[in-house]
Amino acid sequence: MGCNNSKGTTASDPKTTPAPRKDTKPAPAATPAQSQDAPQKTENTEKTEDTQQTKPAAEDDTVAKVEECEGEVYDPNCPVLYINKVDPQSIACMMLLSEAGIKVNIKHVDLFKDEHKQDYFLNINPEHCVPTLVDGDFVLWESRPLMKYLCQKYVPESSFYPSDIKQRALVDRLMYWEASTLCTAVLDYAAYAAFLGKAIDSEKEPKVKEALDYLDKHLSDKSYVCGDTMTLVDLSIINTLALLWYIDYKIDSWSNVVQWVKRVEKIECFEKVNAAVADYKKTLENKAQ
Ligand SMILES: N[C@@H](CCC(=O)N[C@@H](CS)C(=O)NCC(=O)O)C(=O)O
Repeated sequence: MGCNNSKGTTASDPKTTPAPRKDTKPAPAATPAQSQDAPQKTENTEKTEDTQQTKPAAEDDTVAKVEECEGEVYDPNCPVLYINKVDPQSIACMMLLSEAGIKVNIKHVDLFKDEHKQDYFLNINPEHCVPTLVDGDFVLWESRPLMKYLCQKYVPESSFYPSDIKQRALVDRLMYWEASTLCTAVLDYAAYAAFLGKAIDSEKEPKVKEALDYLDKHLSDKSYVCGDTMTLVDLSIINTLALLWYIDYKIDSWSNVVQWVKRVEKIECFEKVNAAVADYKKTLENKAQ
């Protein structure tokens, strides 16, 4: 799986990569790729556009952080994706990377250790959430537009985000439904229980059922959410539903959804979802002891 970020370039050794330039913008994580052709500034101060105040230049902390990349050797020509291994929407992005063959550098952000509140990460994403992508001087968060961006930029022919305008509109429609209706209902019902170990509020369940009713009916005549092939929406939905699995919520009575889950489960990287659920449950158990 090659990195299609900068055509014609090859990965250089991160150890020889020069430090990022001290940009005049408020700090979004210069990637080493950006730094290679950027002039080096020697001053140790910078002015922000917003405040016009002089503040100390950012440490070269970001480079240090991304050199700690998970998995394969850090490739300065590829974007960096900051994720958390048990965060459902980070996993949706990871599944897309595996399935569509997009190469990025993965950096795990430990939310339990408040790593997302550290200066280096706040400088990248002041909203301190994962997943967050840094592609050269472009920074993007919110998993759904992030996945669309990755597809359009790196795998424009991929059926994960189809190029046919009507198919694409269908993907968009269902993604908006997933983000607003399904995800809101599921988060409201399950997130406090799943992430904070709080009691489940059964008054919130009807909205989840309503959304599952709709999804079940929608899936009655198709293999995947947008038809015969898997798209980005399948990845977002399955990971939103994973939150229900965190709290052992049974979805057996929605048979079309169950069949669809079985189809999506077949993709190789699905194990990431199960591993994350298992990992997370273990973390909660350890905390409770
Ligand atoms: N709508 C966002 C949700 C992002 C989000 O809330 N991520 C959580 C992961 S559990 C996070 O980073 N929380 C830490 C925080 O916001 O401080 C997306 O789909 O990317």
